[in-house]
Amino acid sequence: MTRVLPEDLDTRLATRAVHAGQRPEEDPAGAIMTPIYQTSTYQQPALGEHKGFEYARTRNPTRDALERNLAALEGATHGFAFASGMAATDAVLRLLSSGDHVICGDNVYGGTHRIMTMVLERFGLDFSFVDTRDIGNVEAALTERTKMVFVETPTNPMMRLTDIRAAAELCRARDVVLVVDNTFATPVLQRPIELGAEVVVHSTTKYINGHSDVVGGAVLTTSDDLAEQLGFIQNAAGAVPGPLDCWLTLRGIKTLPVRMAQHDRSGRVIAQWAAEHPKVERVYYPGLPDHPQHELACRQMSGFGGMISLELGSLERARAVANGTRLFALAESLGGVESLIGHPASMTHASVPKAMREEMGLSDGLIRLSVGIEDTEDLIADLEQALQATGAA
Ligand code: P1T
Repeated sequence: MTRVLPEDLDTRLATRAVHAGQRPEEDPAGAIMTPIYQTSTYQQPALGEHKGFEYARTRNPTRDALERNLAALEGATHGFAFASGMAATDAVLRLLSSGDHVICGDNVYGGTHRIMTMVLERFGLDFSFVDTRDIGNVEAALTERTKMVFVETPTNPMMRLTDIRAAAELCRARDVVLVVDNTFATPVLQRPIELGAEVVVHSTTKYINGHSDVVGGAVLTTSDDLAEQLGFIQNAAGAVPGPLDCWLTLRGIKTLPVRMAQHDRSGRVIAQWAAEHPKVERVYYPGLPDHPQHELACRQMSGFGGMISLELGSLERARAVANGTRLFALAESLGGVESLIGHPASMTHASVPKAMREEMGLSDGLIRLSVGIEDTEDLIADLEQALQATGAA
């Protein structure tokens, strides 16, 4: 008896998170959970014949399941898993050729800025970094060599937004590929492909896996043409994840909608609490009514998530809070079930030139919170005691 494939059903996101891409009927034992195909190669029945699997850099059944699942979550038709979020971004940028021009948001993860300016510029790619909160800036930066627009929304760590629908319209009219890094929002809170983007990238290290035990990345697209090229690049360059990491990520995804609901619930409460706190100078969170793009956030996101940045006014105060929390662990990364605190200027965005950091408000007094799924009141108590340790307001 063959069970109806979940992807043949008209399902909603939480159902897809649990089932999409996973096919027990294709496993010899009917295993409900996708097996970890811990193999580098596959026996071929005869010379020139195979079952679709020749070598595990090219394809692996556990990775296939993850790629199908992620594509289903983003509303894409093709998915590609990578060994890290940076490997995913690198693969997308390898779609380009020497002489091509890319417009990138001026606030992106430091590593994204770094691979563009310190690696790929040497290969003849040309990058312009613009404030994509205003689509007019993207339009003004377009040249006849522009082939790609790359944005994060919300951005890491300033929580700035790009109007994805407006960016997609502009790109479509010029035959430019719009890439959205959807790491912060996840498909649970934001659907770039439905808003017109052709390509979505993720650091699956973050919310998608959600348990801070895997480094991974993904590229999702609706374009058959780009998918063919991405599949070629994935195999040719070989930055693929191992089967165990694919399996862990698949397991993590099953609870993604449940986790995001809690990150969002706590994120809203903690952002509001921080906004009223005398020792916090400024809160960056798109869910707050005074966020300059709150109206856009309500339009293009179905929730605001668990990422919050706080301006504390000085490096000394930022240090005191980062060193003073007991539940929030001082660490790089974000999106796990456990709460983390980070100092972008010296950690995730240290590779961004200081002048560029300061221009966007990424000061030495800024700390970034990744609100986990612990009890909200416990998290507030932890932040409160750390803020008290910074001395008088
Ligand atoms: O770390 P990696 O899986 O390679 O993903 C890179 C990346 C891509 N895009 C965004 C929006 C990211 O935040 C990251 C990684 N970010 C961190 C490690 C961090 O602490 O911000």
